[in-house]
Amino acid sequence: LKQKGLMLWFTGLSGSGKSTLAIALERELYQNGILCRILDGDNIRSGINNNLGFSEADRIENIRRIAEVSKLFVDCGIVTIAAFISPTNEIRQMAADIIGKDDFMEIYVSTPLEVCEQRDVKGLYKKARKGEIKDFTGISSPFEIPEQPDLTIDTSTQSLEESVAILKKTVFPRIVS
Ligand code: GGZ
Repeated sequence: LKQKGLMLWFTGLSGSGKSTLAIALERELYQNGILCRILDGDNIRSGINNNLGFSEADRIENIRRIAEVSKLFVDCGIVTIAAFISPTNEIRQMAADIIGKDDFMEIYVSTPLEVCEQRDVKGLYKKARKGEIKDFTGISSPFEIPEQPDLTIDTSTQSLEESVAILKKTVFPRIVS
């Protein structure tokens, strides 16, 4: 089995389901013998980007470093999956420019804010509403809807199985020859 490197860039609000989809897709790829790697807040914001917060400038720097690291992975033929809010068109465009448009797929996880806030897995929305977290995406910091994503998934209306099947169908032809 031959594979080609590819960037799968998930964008969406906190709690929209980016990491869940990324992990399920990674499992699917892995089971098919495809070398892949997830980059998310757990391995990036706790490590190389542990000096960055959530101001606009810090978010830009966060995504810039992630894109540069991802490019190294993609260039070695690894299917690289990033799950970051990446809230603005400018930020996502920067990532696509660094990695290269031909190797870049944008996946918009469009789960509505109301649903993300309802889930509030980590209690962050509640804190943001109370003003205990500033610059919180969707509450006190903007999220711009992607203009032309390669794929849109709403985890409030699509099951995980269904979403993974769609992802697989879209992604596989681009990585396996
Ligand atoms: C947004 C925040 C904030 C603020 C902490 N705004 O649900 P989570 O917890 O696990 O995912 C969110 C994560 C967002 O980091 P990213 O690196 O993806 O953001 S960006 O692409 O905009 O740089 C959330 C947590 O960090 N978190 N404070 N103010 N999310």
